[in-house]
Amino acid sequence: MKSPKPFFEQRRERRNLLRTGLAVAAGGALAGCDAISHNDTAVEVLRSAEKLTESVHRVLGRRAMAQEFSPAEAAPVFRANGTTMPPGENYAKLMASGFADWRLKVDGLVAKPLELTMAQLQAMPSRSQVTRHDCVEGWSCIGQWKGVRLSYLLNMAVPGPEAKFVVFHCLDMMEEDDEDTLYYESVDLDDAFHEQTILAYELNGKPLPVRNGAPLRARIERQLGYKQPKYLHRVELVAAFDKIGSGKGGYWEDQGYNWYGGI
Ligand SMILES: Nc1nc2c(c(=O)[nH]1)N[C@H]1C(S)=C(S)[C@@H](COP(=O)(O)O)O[C@H]1N2
Ligand SMILES: [Mo]
Repeated sequence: MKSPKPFFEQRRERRNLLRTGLAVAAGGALAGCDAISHNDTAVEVLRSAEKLTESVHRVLGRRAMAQEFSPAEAAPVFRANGTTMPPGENYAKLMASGFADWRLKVDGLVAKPLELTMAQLQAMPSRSQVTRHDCVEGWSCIGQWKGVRLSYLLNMAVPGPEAKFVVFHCLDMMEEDDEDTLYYESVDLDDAFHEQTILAYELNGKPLPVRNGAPLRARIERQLGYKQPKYLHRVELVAAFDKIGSGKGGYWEDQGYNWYGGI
């Protein structure tokens, strides 16, 4: 039996693929999940379509909804990708306490910064949606997500007039023992206030599994997989993201992905 590749080795391979030109990691065969393609053509098309999509979305309106499916169409086991177990003691401790000590911060350019427990988030109005996740590595998967709309939290926190982007800060390091490589992502306020943009704490009717981002992950349904940050602990409102990470607005963007991952 082949043993799974160590986490950081997989990560390195994916970064190398990016440098040499994108190839497709083999799509897994799980019910409700499909390989988009087994050759790299479809993915190249997906990538070159990104620029076009941004202008099309601008013309057609960024408020258009992503397709929603019936719960029966959801994959019983939603595929996991990227980090599936955040390394390090910090996350291990949070997990050991069932995320009782975990908090979500909403801060930055807001009038009323928030610090919320999971119980507080779950007591807020929720939205449930069955949507398809598309990863640039060549697979898609349908899942039922439940969580609080990001707009609800932003309206509580009251973004200042200078706020232009929402930055999602995650708990997983992408390189061993290196706190400077924590996963992060960002979207503009159009996407942040979109009706289907939620911070999800449930997948297919159960608490969000660790491999899919426990305790909380964003669903930004009109964007590609890498724009769906998992293991959230902080949502920061900013005027620009050029001083965060390597300045391109997200971990994979810093490695060369397009900032706008619209589909
Ligand atoms: N924190 C964090 N978020 C992440 C990733 C990651 O490695 N770390 N990978 C991204 C990518 S490329 C994809 S396709 C999806 C995978 O989500 P899933 O594990 O629920 O399938 O999460 C995205 N969000
Ligand atoms: Mo992805």
